[in-house]
Amino acid sequence: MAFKQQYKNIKTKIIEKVILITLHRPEALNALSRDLIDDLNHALDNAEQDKKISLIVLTGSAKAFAAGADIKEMNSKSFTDLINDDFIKPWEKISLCKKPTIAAVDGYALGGGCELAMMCDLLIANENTKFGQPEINLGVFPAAGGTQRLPKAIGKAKAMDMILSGRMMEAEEAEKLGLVSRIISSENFLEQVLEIAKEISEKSLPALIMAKDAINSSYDTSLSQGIIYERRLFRSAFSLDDQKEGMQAFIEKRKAKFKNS
Ligand code: DAK
Repeated sequence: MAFKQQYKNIKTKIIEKVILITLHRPEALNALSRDLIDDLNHALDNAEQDKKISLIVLTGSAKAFAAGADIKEMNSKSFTDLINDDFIKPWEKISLCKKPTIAAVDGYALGGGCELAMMCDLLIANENTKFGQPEINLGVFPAAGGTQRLPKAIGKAKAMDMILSGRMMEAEEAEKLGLVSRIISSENFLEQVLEIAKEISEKSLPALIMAKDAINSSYDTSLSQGIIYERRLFRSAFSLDDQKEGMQAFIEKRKAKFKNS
């Protein structure tokens, strides 16, 4: 399997150890159509398998990261359609990636767009970013993890407010509440995100994967179980050449050269 030369609904670019995936359906503000998700998942599968890639950055345009599920594709579906074909299931692939993921969110991140961003490990926004779960205005409610991930990120009171009123939330408020990892200026936004991505991608990939795994396990386990899991993973890190290299480099006052092994 290899990346396609050209996708219809996304663009891909490999920059050293980072793959930049840009959602590209400008006519629909990157609404998450089935075809777009197929393209995205094809690229994600390749990124996961490609040993030269350590980190995935997902972005959209200055106007919209993504305006949600494609309402025009979804509006005529019936209950039976949804029971027979869970069209949202494939959206979850990015949340299952082993490699670190960064959502670089500019403009609107609404509905499924906000949910997709929340599935990433880091969520970086700028002062123009607007988050929202406006599904209530369509007579439905968030169902790609929004009712679960949003309260975990920002607390019940604020999640209820956003989901029941459908209001948008500015990046500044989202950052204060813990939805956003960092806000950086919209000037050269993507370049700045790629700098952060490069810095992370140069660390030991197995250590990144284990760290991410440990953090994610905290969602589903008790504190004591999570601490046991963390400790087991930590012990495993001592089987890596990268652990020896990282600690030796510190002692020798030089930058570590990780081999991802
Ligand atoms: N779907 C389809 N087309 C969309 C779209 C969307 N979500 N958002 C925008 N567009 C299209 C517009 O229809 C318009 O197309 P034309 O009319 O030019 O053909 C074009 O993009 C430009 O949009 P606007 O003209 O509206 O642009 P404005 O700047 O005036 O407004 C906006 C920007 C983002 C405020 C507005 O477009 C907007 O409110 N968009 C909809 C946002 C929204 O309601 N998002 C939630 C979608 S529902 C499920 C799980 C999850 C979900 C579904 C199922 N299951 C488990 C089964 C998720 C649901 C959602 O995400």
